[in-house]
Formats: sequence, structure tokens, C-alpha cells
Amino acid sequence: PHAIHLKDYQPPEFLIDRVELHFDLDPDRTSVESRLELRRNPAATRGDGSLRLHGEQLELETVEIDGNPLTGSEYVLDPESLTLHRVPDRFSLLTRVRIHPSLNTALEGLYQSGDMLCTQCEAEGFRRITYFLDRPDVMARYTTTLVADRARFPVLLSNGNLIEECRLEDGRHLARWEDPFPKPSYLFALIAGDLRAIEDRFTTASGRAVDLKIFVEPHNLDKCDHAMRSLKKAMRWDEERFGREYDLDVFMIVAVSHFNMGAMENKGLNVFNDKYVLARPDTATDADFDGIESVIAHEYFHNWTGNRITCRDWFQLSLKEGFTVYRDQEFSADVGSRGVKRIADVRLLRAHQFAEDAGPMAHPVRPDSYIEINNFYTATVYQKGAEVVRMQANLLGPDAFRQATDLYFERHDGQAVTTEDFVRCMEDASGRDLSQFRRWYAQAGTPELTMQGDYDPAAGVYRLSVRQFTPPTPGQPEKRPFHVPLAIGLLGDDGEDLPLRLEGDSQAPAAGTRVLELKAEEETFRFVGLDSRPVPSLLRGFPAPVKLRFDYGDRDLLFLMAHDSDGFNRWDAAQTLMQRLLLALVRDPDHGVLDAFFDAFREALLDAEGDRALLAEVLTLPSEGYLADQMDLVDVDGIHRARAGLERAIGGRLRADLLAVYRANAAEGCGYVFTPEEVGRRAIRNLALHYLMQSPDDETLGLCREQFAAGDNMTDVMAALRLLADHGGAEGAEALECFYRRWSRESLVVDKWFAVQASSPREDALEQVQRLLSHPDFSLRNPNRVRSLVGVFSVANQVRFHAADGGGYRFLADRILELDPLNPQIASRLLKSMIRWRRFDRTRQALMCDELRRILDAEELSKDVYEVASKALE
Ligand code: HT7
Ligand code: ZN
Repeated sequence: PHAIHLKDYQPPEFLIDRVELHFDLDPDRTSVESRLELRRNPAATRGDGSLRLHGEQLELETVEIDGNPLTGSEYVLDPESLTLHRVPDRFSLLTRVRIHPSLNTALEGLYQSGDMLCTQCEAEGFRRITYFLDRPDVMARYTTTLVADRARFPVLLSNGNLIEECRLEDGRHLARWEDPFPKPSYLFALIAGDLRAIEDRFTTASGRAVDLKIFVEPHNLDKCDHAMRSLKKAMRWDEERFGREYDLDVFMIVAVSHFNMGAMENKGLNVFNDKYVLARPDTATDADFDGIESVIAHEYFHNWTGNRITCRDWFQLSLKEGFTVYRDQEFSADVGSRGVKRIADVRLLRAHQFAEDAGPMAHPVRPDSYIEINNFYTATVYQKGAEVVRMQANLLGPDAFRQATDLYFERHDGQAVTTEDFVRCMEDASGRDLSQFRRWYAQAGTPELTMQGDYDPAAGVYRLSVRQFTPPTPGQPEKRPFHVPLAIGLLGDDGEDLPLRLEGDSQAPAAGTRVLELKAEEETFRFVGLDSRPVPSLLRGFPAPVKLRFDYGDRDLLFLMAHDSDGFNRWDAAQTLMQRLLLALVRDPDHGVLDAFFDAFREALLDAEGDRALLAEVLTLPSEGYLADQMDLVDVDGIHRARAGLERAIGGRLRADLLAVYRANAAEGCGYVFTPEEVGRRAIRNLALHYLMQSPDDETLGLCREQFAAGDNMTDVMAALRLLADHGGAEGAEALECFYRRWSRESLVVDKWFAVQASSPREDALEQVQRLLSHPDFSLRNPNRVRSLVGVFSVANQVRFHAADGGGYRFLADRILELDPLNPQIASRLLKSMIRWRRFDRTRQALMCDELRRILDAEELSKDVYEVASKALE
């Protein structure tokens, strides 16, 4: 396999103005006829004049140019393309191919999911449907005709508006769809199935009516209300916050059970992993409700950031993904709790993106090269990309940022553009110079900011020196300094914010947060007019995707945890304190835990005024994975022992308080509602139960059993089931059995049942996971099921996956080798949990390397898995 480089980008030699597709649909044998209106691209640098169309796994039947059939000697066919030599400057091309959806296990192109047919074309799936210029800078208008058996596939959908429907002979029927907006091929979609829809209507700000439809299999019709509410909220929010209206007469969502990722923003016809659509209080947790709200919003927001304005090439993926994640994060912050949302986003960024940046697959937000683009739908492109947009929004301020996005939408509507075009809009609208800022797109790695504070009582000056350093990443041994926004506060003895007056300021600013800009490798900021040594609150709200090194004393952290006016930094101080304590316990299991720690924990726990969701975040210990990332040499067992030990100690020392919190936060009548307050109440109550169950007695076990049995919402049921399963014994087995019996017909709930067992720290977890592979409900062909068993075991069960005998690694490698021929995208994603082998001890290193080599030695490895495995061993 060879790499593709950004520097080699060339505009397409041909453009396609119109596409007419005719599908004769059958799961076993579908015929696709395509008519393309092609013309030479005046902006192209001339090649050899031939037209090379992408196409994979297609059985070609006919090729005609302007109505004249070509013979086999007039074109060249290889497994990846169809090349036509000597074509006119403008012509019509007809091809007819056959494809086999029921054999398509990779879930790219047209495939069968349960009883329906559906498509996934991003990034390069359209070439598995027909011969085409399958690249995002070729934008065309599509008309799509679908013909299928009417009884089996009564619903036939594609992009745009329905323009014709009729019955045909032999029980077949036809639907014709027309999409008035030019689009790249990756946004094409079709659906055929026996589906039902819930319908609603939305009136846009300018008064246009839009029909909203969510299509699901008939038995899921009662699980769509939350998705529909979320969609309407997102549509209104995008009008208010970004001035973006929807542009077609209908917006459709379809839920499918076999899907490689979360969802897909096809124009007017979003296709979703059903996990991000279906929810009823008794089947879905608060986290599921939350996920649905943000993924529905994310895909809807793509209509402008991705569809109306798309990417010139796949190196620009973050242009649409980073910006759209930023938009969905802001949406969730506005409709939920802003502080809690920020914490959740930063947790995710630190856990996944920082880890990626520190490993062999590290790459810039705008990568320079790839072997398989599917490997670059990463935390760096998505989450760090969103942070890069957020920094620009904060540097410009709300008004200028809105002007800049308005300019972007106006200037580039209908175009395929680059991240450079985006930044230029930021500059043009604001007058700011972002030349150094652009390095955030080009340089990989997480900058480390080392800060030092120094107070001079005689002068009343606090000097804050800041040094930035970014470690080398593959292909980038040296980094230049970034332009980093810093949001800083200073706290006085009473815990109140002080005014931050920099030397040279003519006026004293109001007390609060001040945004400074670091551009050099090293800079010192001098704050004047301070009567006593302040406690600095650094990087408030996490203004940049960086790591902070500051030598806080424990007392300062406790002080910040109690007093910082910035909720994010109160949480971060608690995390730093807990992390420090846990790492000390890893090094020395006899390291004591100060009473002050339990006192602070108790004080936060009993804070009746506070936001309970925020409190639950503050009182949750850093994960084992995150702690591992803080160690040069990971001590898997030490981390597990220390963290479990501290949880037990909290459960034991604070038993009475935890019980009181559990009882005080019982539900009050009126059943399940998904509001920030109720989500917070359930979160703190289940966290209290979690700590109590770390050293369970009859009373707490009884509470847990009761909560499991009461079972009126899945959030509480799952919390109790997890605790009972981890507790084990007859109680655990019974609960798992009872849960399965109750929910065996709800596939998404069965996923939870697999996941609970895969993530259990119990010593026999791997054996249990092995047994579950033969469970009749397990299938390698369903990505959600694979993720819930194999993915969860390798990502969320650090102590058992990294067992010193290498059983976990062997298990994962076996699954990857089985999966690769079926679904390379999923196989390659699973592999990512083994690529950072260098952080472990020699024994584990050798075991992981052996498995990586075994994978690389396999015959006919996909590009997806080859790229990840080979980079891991480089
Ligand atoms: N834009 C979508 C990406 C996506 C995808 C990419 C590759 C293979 C399968 C896929 N399914 C969806 C999803 C999004 O970010 O909105
Ligand atoms: Zn997206």
C-alpha cells in the first residue's frame, strides 16, 4: 500500500455537472445505471487527457459515450478504476454495473442491514456503487431513481425532494428523487426497507415549512420522540446562533442497526447508527439520551458545515468535522449545563486525543499523508479540530467570530474548500493576524506549558513565567512555538477573584478572568498591585489543548477546589489532587491518605447548593487509562490496585454521608425526565451507590438490588446491574440473567449486557468475554456488537486486557484477523488499543509486538489494518 500526500493535490481534470442514477434494487444482485454529464475542468493542470474513474468491486456490463457503446479494447479496467482514453471535452457517459449488497460486510457502499438496504459513502464508498470521480471536490446535481419489490421495500428514499412515485408490474414500484444542491459523491444516500416514520414539521425563521421524518423499523416507532425533539432544537439553535436555515422541503433521518460509525450527514437524508436515534426511558441511559441529542445536532449542523460548503480533499476533513464538533459542543452547552459539558469534552480530549498525540499514529489536525483515509476519522481531526475552532472563536470574541462565520458561509457557499480558506475568513472579518496560529493545523503533538509563579511582597508583584514545549511526533522532530490563548485568574486569601493588572496597564481591569496570548517559546507576565501572594487559577475553562505543568501545593489545590469562580478549574483542581494521590499510591501502596482529602471530598459531597452533575464530575476519580497516560512506564496492576483501594476507602470512610446523599437524591414522583437537574440527581445518587458498593454490606447490597428491581429507567438499572455484576457471586449472575431475559429482543440493550461483562474488572473477565463470543447473539458482522464486547474489553478494561500473560493481546489479535476480511474499518479501529506498546514493561512490550507482527504477517491484509500495524512497529 502507498501513501497519498497533501502536497500532491491536483484539481480534477474533469467535472461532473449532472448525475442520473437508476437502481434496480435486490439484496443479492442490484443493477446500477449511471448517466454522467462530464466536461473538462478549465482550472485543471493538464494530464494525459484520459478520464480515470474510481470503481471497486463492481461488475461492469456496459459503457457508452454519447450513446455509443464501447468495446473492451476501448477502456482499461483494473480492480480500482475504469480508464477511458481519448474522450471529448464534453460528453455524456453511461455505465451499467452489478453489485451484491448482501455480500457487502464492510458496510461501505450499498449494503444490507437486517431487512433493509442502505448506503455509506463517506469517505470513498460511492466507488463501490458506480464508476465515478469519487473525490469531494467534484460536486454535481443528482437525480436518483429507485426500483424495488413493493412488499419487501415499501419505502424508497434518497437525497433531496421526491419528484415521482409509481407502481410497476410484478409487484415492483419506483421512486424518483431530485437533489437541487450540487454535492460531492460522499453525500449520496439511498434507503430501501419496510420502515415506519414519525413525522413533524418545522417552520424556518423565514417562514418556510419543512417536513421532518424519522424512519425506523416498525417495532422501534415508540423510541423516536427524543430524537425528534433534539432535531427541532438543533434546527432552531442553528438559526439563532449561526444564522443558518435549512434549505430543502424535507429532512429525513433513518436508523439502521449495522453501521460503522455514529451517523452520516447525507444531504437531506441522514443515516444513523440506531444507537443515536432510539431511546425510551426504560431502554436508554442518560448518556444515551445525551449522545442522541448531540449526534442528531452534529449531523444536522453538517448541512452547512460540510454539505453546502465541503472539503476540497480529505486532508481538509477537520474543516467540516472540527467546526461541526465545535458547533455541536456549543449547542449541547446551551441546551444543557455549560460547565458539565466543558468537563465532559475535556475529559474526552485528554483521554483520547492526548493519547493519540503521544503515540505512533500522531498527526496534525490537517494530516500531511495517509494510506487509508478511514484511519483519519480521529480524535485529533474531530476533538482537537474543535478546540482549534474554539480558540479562534475566543481570540476573535463572539461578535467578530459571528461576522467571520457569516463571511465563510457567504464566500464559500457551494464550494469545496480548505482549512486555509476558513482561517482567512477569520482574519478578513476581524482584522487579526492568525499567521502563527495556523501552526495548530500543521503541527502534531500536545504542547506542554510549564508555568512558574513568583510573588514579590515588597513590590506587590506576581510574576508568571510560561514556557512552551511540544514533544516530537512521527515525521515532525522539531516544533515551532504555538500561538496559545491563556485564560488566567488570581484568587485572594478570601477566595475571591482579584483584578489582573499587568505592568503598563493604564487602568485597573475588573476582577475576574483575563485572556493573555502566548506566542514566544518563553514569556513572563507581571501582575501588579497585589497585597499578598495570590493563588493562580490557570487555563480557566481550558482555553487551549495543552498540558499544564505548575507546581501547586496540595493546599492550593484544595483551596481552588473550594473557591475558584471557574467551575472547570474547580473540577480540574480536584482531578489534579486525586491524580497526584493515586500516583503516589501506585508508587507506594502504604502512602497514607490525608484526612484533609476525605474532608474536602465530604464537603463537596454535602454541598446542597451545588450543581449535582458538576459535583458528580468533581467526585469521580480519574480513569485507569488516564492515570496510565501520566506514567512513563505504565504499572497496570498498581494503578488498578490504587484506584480500587481509594474508592474502597472513600466508600468506607464516608459511608454515612454517601448513604445520606443516596437517600436524599431519590426520585420524586413523575417518572423519568431528561433535564440537566434530573440527570445530575441520578448521577450523584449512582455515584454514591458506586462508592458504597466498593465495600458492600447487607444494607448497600439491598439498596443495589432494590434499585435494579425497581427498574423504571435504564440509567438506574444499568448503574445497579454493573455494581451487582462486578460484585459477582450468585447475586451478579442472577442480575445478568434476569436482565438478559427481560431485554433479549432489544438489540441496543443487549449491547449493554455484553459491555457490562466486558468491562468488569473481575479476574475471569477474559474467560467470560471468550465465552460470550459463542453466545447466539454475538456476531462479528454487527459493529455495535463487536464494539460492545471486543472494543469495550480492550479499551475500558485496562487491567484485564493488559494481563501480564498476554491473553488479552492474543484475544484481540485473533479477533482483528477474523474481522479484517469482513470489515477492515472496524478491525483497524480495534487495533488502536495495542499501538502504544512502548509505554509498558518489557514483557508486555514483547507480547504486544508479537501480536502486531502476527497481524502484519497475515495474507491479504487490508490497507486499514496494515497502516495502523506498520506505523505502530516503526
Ligand atoms: N461524517 C461522518 C463520518 C462517517 C464515516 C466515515 C467513514 C466511514 C464511515 C462513516 N460513517 C460516518 C460522520 C460525522 O462525523 O458526522
Ligand atoms: Zn461529522
